[in-house]
This record gives sequence, C-alpha cells and structure tokens, in this order.
Amino acid sequence: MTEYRFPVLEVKEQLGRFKNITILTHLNPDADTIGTGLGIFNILSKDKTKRVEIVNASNMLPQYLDFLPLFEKIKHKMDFEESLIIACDCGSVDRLGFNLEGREILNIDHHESNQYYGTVNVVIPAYASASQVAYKLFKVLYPVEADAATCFYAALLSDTRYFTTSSVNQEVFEVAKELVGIGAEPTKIAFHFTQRGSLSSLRILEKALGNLNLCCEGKVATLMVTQDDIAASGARMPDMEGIVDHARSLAIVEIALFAVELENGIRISLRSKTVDVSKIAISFGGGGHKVAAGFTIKESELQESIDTILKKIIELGLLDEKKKA
Ligand SMILES: [Mn+2]
Repeated sequence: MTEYRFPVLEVKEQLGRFKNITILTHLNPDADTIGTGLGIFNILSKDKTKRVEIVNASNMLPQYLDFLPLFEKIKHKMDFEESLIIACDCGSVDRLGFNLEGREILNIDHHESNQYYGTVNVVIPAYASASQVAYKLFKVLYPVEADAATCFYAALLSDTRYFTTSSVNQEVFEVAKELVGIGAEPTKIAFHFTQRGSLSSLRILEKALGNLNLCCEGKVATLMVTQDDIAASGARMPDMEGIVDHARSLAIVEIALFAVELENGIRISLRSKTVDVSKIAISFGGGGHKVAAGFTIKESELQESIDTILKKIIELGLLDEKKKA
C-alpha cells in the first residue's frame, strides 16, 4: 500500500476559518461513527477558541456506548447555522440526515463507496475504522488525551469486530498500542461491548435465528425479523447490531443477509467472507465495504426484498466470483 498523504495543511486552514464546529455522525449510528465523533469532540472541546457541538439525526443511540467520555453531549438537532461540518464514518451526505446544502464539510471516513461530498475529504479505505483516520489526522494537529483515545479505541475495536476483520494489520495494532499508551483501557472498553447486552437484543436474536434460511447451495444465509418480532422482543435498531454476523459464521456460507421489516420498507445488512457485497448495496442505492454493506428498500415486503436481492447476487455473478478465486 502506498503511503497516504494526509491533507494536514488543508484541514488546518479549514479548521482555522471556523469558530463553530458541528460534528455529525451517521443515521443508524454504530460505535465507529459515535467513537470517531466523540473522539474529535473531546479533542476540540479543549480548544478555547472554538464552540463545538456533536449531533446525530437518529432518535436512538446505542446505549452501551454511554461510557464514552461526553456521550451525554450528543444532541439530535443542529444549533449552529454557520459552522464547519465534520462528517464521521459516513459514505454519503444523505446518511447524515440533515440538509447540508451550501455547508463547508470536512469528510472523515474509510468507506470504499465514499462519495467525496466534503470540501476537504480525508477518506482512507485501507484503514480499519474511521477512528483510525481521525486519530492519525488529529494527532498532528492537537494533543490527543485519554478521553479521546478511549473513543477512538472503542470505534476501532468495534469496526474490526475485536481485531478479526481482513482490515486488521500491523498498523491497526500500532494505532491500538498508541491509544492504549495514551490511556484507553482495553479490558474496560471490551466489557462494555460484550457484557452489557440488553434482554431485547437476545430475544430479537432468537427470533432472527428462528427465521434462518439457506439458499444457493448453502452459500447464502438469510435471517429476518418482522415488525411483530420487533414489537414482541421490545428491540430497537441498536439491539440488532451484529445479528448478521451469526449467519456468516456458518462454514459453507459466503454471503449473509439480515432483513429488518421497518414501518415503510426493509433494512438490509450484508456480510461476506470474501466476495464484494458493496456491489449489491450500491445497486440498491446503499453503500459500505467489500465484506460489510447495507441499504434500505422502500415500500417492499420482507420475502419480496430477499428474493430481489438473491436475484441480484446471481445477476452480478458474485458466487461465480468465489468459484474462480
Ligand atoms: Mn466505520
């Protein structure tokens, strides 16, 4: 991999032009967007020349992240009318959930499918998390202390599925080492991810696994939950994070699909072992990474959506790709 050259001067100049800063995290927030946003928020909050806000357009945040420093500061509305937008872990501008027409944006991300909607874009698809991008960028601009390091480490831990994804390499461990050196506590952070699950999250997992289906000679596994399942388990969107990984854990499965029935559409999460499922997501107007992608199909039924996607998998020749490899 050729060394990425961070646009440090451009970012410095951009930050310098704004007194007010709005940090935005994406809809349906995960630990990477929240951890990256809060890491930057902790850093910039110490800059007395700036006023900083952190915002997420969703009504619900993953509650297990409440141990992250300044988590309670996350708002759901933007108050600054004139400010620099810092977008975290977000491939397309509409996933930020606000009308940002005419706004100056610093885009910090690692999605291959990123649409470079920023005025300045710091997008490194080779990096394992948006927090890795943010840490490497901000450590040359500001001191990074234990509070920000905790946020960045939590985001990295989550997006690498506890250091198990194909994006994990020596550099990831070097960043993790630096963050721990600064004061992030691995055991404490891991505890919040693995031992604070809600009863609803286990109940909705049970429903999803009950609906397991295998197709394409077992190479595709599908899981789904209906609106009734969601109501019966009391689950919220954050309770369903990680369910799709269970479908991929099967030995013969290459592509895993998890479908959630929403009020006016179907939310799809895709995972694969090696084939490029972002191709499927992009063809439905979504985005993501090679082995983890997602999108929403409006006004559709569960089974109908799954059938359409299975057809698309065949049309794109994704399973043949696997045969060749
Ligand atoms: Mn991410």
